Amino acid sequence: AVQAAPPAGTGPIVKLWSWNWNSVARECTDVLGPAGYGAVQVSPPHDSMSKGGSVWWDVYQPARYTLTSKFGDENAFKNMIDACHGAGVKVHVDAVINHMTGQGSTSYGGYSFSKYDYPGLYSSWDFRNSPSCVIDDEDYKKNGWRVQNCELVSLADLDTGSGYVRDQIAGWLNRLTALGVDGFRIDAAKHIHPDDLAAIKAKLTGSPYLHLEVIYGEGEAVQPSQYTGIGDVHEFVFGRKMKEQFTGQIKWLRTFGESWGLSVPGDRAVTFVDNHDTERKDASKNDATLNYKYGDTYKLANVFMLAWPYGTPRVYSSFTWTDKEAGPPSANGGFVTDTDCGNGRWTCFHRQMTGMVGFHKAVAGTAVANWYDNGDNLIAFSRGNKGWVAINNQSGSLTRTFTTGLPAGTYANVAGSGSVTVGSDGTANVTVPARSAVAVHVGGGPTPTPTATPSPTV
Ligand code: AAO
Repeated sequence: AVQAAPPAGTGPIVKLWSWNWNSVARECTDVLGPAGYGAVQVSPPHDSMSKGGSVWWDVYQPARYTLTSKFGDENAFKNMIDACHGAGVKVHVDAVINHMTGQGSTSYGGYSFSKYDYPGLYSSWDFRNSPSCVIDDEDYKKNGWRVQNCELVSLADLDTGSGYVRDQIAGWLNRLTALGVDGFRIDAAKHIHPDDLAAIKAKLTGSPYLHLEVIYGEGEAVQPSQYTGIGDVHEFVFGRKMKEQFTGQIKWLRTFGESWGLSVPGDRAVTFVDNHDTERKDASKNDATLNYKYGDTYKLANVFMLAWPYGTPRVYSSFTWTDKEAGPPSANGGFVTDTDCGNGRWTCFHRQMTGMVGFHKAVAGTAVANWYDNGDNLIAFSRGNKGWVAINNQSGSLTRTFTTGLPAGTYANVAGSGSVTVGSDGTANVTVPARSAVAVHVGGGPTPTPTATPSPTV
C-alpha cells in the first residue's frame, strides 16, 4: 500500500547531519520541539567501516547492524529518541541497506570483516555479481539493470532479491522501530529494484515513514516515478531550480511547481535546498546546489521552500567545511564531539529557520494568492488569509504597499525582526531590506487587533 504523506500542518523535517546523538537530544528539547519541526533526520546509526574520523563518508559503509557508531552508543541513541519524542519531534534514521563496505580485511574491537564477509550477518553468496561489476556513469542512462545489480562506487552490493538478505535488512530496521524510530531515509534507493524494496517494506513492523533517495537524472533508465508507490521520494530537481532562480531572477517563481519539470508530484516529494552530497558539488556542475556558503541567498531559498506549497520540506544543517572529504569535529579516535553552535564548526542553520517553521505550519492547506513581483528579484505572496511573505533577493531595500490578504492587525516578522501592521483593507506598507525576507502569519504574534467591533449575530 502507498503510505499516506505526512498530514497537512505537520512540521518540516530537519536533517541534523553528522550530529551526535547527545546533541540531537538536546536540540530536540531546546529548539526543534519548541519551533515545531515535525521530525529530525539523523545520520546512519549502524557500525561503520571505521571510526577514524578523518572523512564524513565512512558512515555510508555498514560493517554490522549494531548501534555502535561514531555518533554514540545504543544508550545515547535511545535517550535521543526519548528526548525528541518528549519534545513532540519524530526521529528518522538514514538507512544504508543497499550495500555493505568497500573495504578489504578490517578488524577492530574484536570484530573482523571483509568486503564480502560479515561474520554472523552476510557471506559472499548474499552479494550480487561480486566482484567485477561496478556502475559507471554511462550506466545511469543506458542500463537500469546495471544500476540495480552492480556496485555503487565499489560498495559490496547486497542481493536484495534474496529472502535471507531481506530478512536481515528488515530485522535491522525493525529493531530501530522497536527503539522508537519513526521513519527511514533510504540511502541509494535507486540501486534497489522497486520490487525488492517493496518486499522489504512488507516485512517492516509498524508503519514507518519512508523517504527514498532516488536522484532524478534526465533520460535515465531508473526514474523517481518507479518508487512513488513505495514511499515519498527526494525531489532533487527542487534544489537545482532553487540555485538557478536565486542566482538569477526570482520573479519567475510565480509559476513554480510540477510544470517546471519536477520529478515527483508535490504530495509525494521531500524537497530540500541542499543535502550533504549536493552542497559539496562543484558550483559549475548542473547538480550543484546552493549551500550555507551562499549566506543570505541560501537563507532566502529556504524561506521560499518553507513558504511555497510543494512537498514536505527538509531543512539541512550540519558542519562547516573547506575540504570536501573532511569529517565532522571529532575526538577520541573519531567519535563526533558535541555540537557547539558558537564555535564556527557547525552551521546550525536550522535555528535561523525556526520562525519559518511556524509559518509553514500556520499556512498548511492554503493556496498562493496576491502574487507581486517587481519584474526582477523581489517577490511577495500570501497563503490564503493565513500568511504573507516578501522575499527580496536584490542588493537594495524596497518599500511599498502590499496586499497581504491578512486580517487587520500587527504581526511579528518571523523571517527577521520587526513587525507588519495590516490595515482593514488587507494592505500593509512594508520595507523589505536588501537580501532579506519579511514573513508574517496569523497566530505569529503580536496578536492581531480587530479594527471593528463585531456586530452581534442576529
Ligand atoms: C567512498 C569513496 C569511493 C570508494 C567507496 C568504497 O569516495 O571512492 O569507491 O568509498 O570504498 C558516500 C560518498 C562516496 C563514498 C560512499 C561510501 O559520496 O564517495 O564512497 O559514501 O563511503 C549516486 C547514487 C546515490 C549516492 C550518490 C553519491 O545514486 O545514491 O551516487 N548517494 C548516497 C549518499 C552518499 C553515499 C552513498 C549513497 C553510498 O547520499 O553520501 O556515498 O552509501 C548521477 C545519478 C545519481 C548518482 C550520481 C553519482 O547524477 O543520477 O544517481 O548518484 O550520478 O554522481 C548530473 C551529473 C550526474 C548526476 C545527475 C543527476 O548530470 O553529471 O552525475 O546530474 O544528479
